[in-house]
Amino acid sequence: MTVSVTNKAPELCMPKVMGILNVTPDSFSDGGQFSNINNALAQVEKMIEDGALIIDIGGESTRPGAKDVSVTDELSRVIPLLKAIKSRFKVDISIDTSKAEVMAQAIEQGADIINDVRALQNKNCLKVLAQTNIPICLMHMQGLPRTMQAEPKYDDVISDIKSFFRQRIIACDSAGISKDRLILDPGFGFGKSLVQNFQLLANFSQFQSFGLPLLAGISRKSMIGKLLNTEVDQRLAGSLSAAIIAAQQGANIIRVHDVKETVDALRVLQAVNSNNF
Ligand code: 9MG
Repeated sequence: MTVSVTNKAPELCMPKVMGILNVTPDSFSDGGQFSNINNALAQVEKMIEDGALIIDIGGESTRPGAKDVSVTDELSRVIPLLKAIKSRFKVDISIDTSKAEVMAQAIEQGADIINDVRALQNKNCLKVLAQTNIPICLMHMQGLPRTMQAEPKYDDVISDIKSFFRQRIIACDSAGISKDRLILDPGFGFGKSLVQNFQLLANFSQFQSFGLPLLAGISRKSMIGKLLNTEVDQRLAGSLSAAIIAAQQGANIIRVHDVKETVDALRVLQAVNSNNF
């Protein structure tokens, strides 16, 4: 799996669409319907047909207020599904986890990316990843899912997140993880108020200064729901608009629930930006 930052102007590269597959009983937007393996495989097939190039599998809910999940439970949700997908489909698989044991087993079973909302700050994560060679998404989160939306505070949300990324890049480098394996994600909705989330979206291009691929995950999030006063199943238009705004500012990967609609929207953007109709 490669996600490169090319010499092309960002608007000429079509971002990769990462389809979300939550295999948790309490996911905020798909309500646990993919915790059954056959449903999950059917959803993967559909997302691939719709144009997803990466599938992000998550066995721990990271929604605000979510409870911790044991290693055993997370492994039992993620690993059999990962094996089943790998034996049937040719698609890159990202594993959304913050646990070193899950990372290690997932990589052994062929995971192509580790997506860590805790940016490898948990015990042994740096060590496990240093022994491998796959890309890692480092996401910014203030606080922890249980409490993160209580009262998020920043001096300046953009500079504070940039400074967090600088620290994590140094921590990775010291542990033996080279910078060219890293993907950065400011973590929309993770310890950010509505205003802070929209400041991040408006200034997303600033994170290009690291010269690393960028991931944006805004799909169906409460920043869309609060702005538009819509329930989770009525957030498609808002999610597509946000995806396009992030793509225009250099996002290389867009993490979404609605793959087909996002791919279509990105194709329109790309046609206009590259003058290729
Ligand atoms: C797991 N997960 C939920 N939201 C996410 C986001 O915005 N980015 C990344 N990398 N992972 C996320």
